[in-house]
Amino acid sequence: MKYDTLLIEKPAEGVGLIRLNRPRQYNALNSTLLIELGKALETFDADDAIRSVIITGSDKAFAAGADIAEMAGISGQEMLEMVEASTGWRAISTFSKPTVCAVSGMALGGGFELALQCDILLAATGAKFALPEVNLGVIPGAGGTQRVARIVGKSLAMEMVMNGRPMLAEEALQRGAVSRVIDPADIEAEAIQLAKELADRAPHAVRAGKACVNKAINTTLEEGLVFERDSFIPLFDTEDAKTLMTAFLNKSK
Ligand code: CO8
Repeated sequence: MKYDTLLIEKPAEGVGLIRLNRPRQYNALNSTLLIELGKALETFDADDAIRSVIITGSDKAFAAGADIAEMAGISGQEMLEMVEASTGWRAISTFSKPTVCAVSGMALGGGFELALQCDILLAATGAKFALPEVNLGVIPGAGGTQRVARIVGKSLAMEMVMNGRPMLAEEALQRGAVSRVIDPADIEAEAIQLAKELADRAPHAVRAGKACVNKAINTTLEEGLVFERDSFIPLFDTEDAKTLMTAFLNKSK
């Protein structure tokens, strides 16, 4: 399928890559891009040959947020309709396979909110994360206030949401918002290597692990532990578990 705002690649066996591609607007997320993102994710979810996905942008920008030209002057009702039509937000939040987000340059507003919905976030040195919506008289509306507060803690989240305070890659690493800071020249290769490792692992275990960690962020310890046990038990009935445990005991691969 041909997309106007995305480039789709398969950089390694089992790995799909979605590159946001509106270079003249710093990859601002317009409705077309958000619908195409939904289609691309649905296509990868349905494709058994794809077992992990990378989402990335360009060297200069992951994404500069929602497209302000589309948002300017619209009513709350029109925004609601736009959000509901923007299937990419739903697709990323329900995507079952592991996602790696590689951010170089800016991840602003909705761009940061999209990155926060990926499973593993990698930042290039110099990458800048911010929620500058307050400068436009609004707030982050794609999960930014909730996810950023859970990750960086209340005080910094307040500064970011109420005052547009940016967070650079090193600080994002210290705060646990990203798991690695990488030289810009190497980030894509490292993202591909990580995605390939994930693609090569036992898929049921990877998906169950993803669902459990997401649950941990969104529920009580008590409920999370029940969810974990319910996810753990069925894995013993998979071929992967039988094969991998036997291989371990036989000292074979
Ligand atoms: N939307 C539309 N166009 C944009 C955006 C954007 N977010 N960002 C940049 N552009 C366009 C500019 O209008 C400009 O276009 P043109 O060349 O036609 O004039 C072009 O990109 C280059 O931009 P600049 O000339 O401003 O380039 P600079 O290098 O000086 O600055 C910045 C780059 C820092 C990225 C600057 O453009 C900027 O601050 N952009 C806005 C960032 C922002 O405020 N983002 C938040 C948007 S609001 C949001 O994301 C809410 C999400 C809610 C989602 C809800 C859904 C559920």
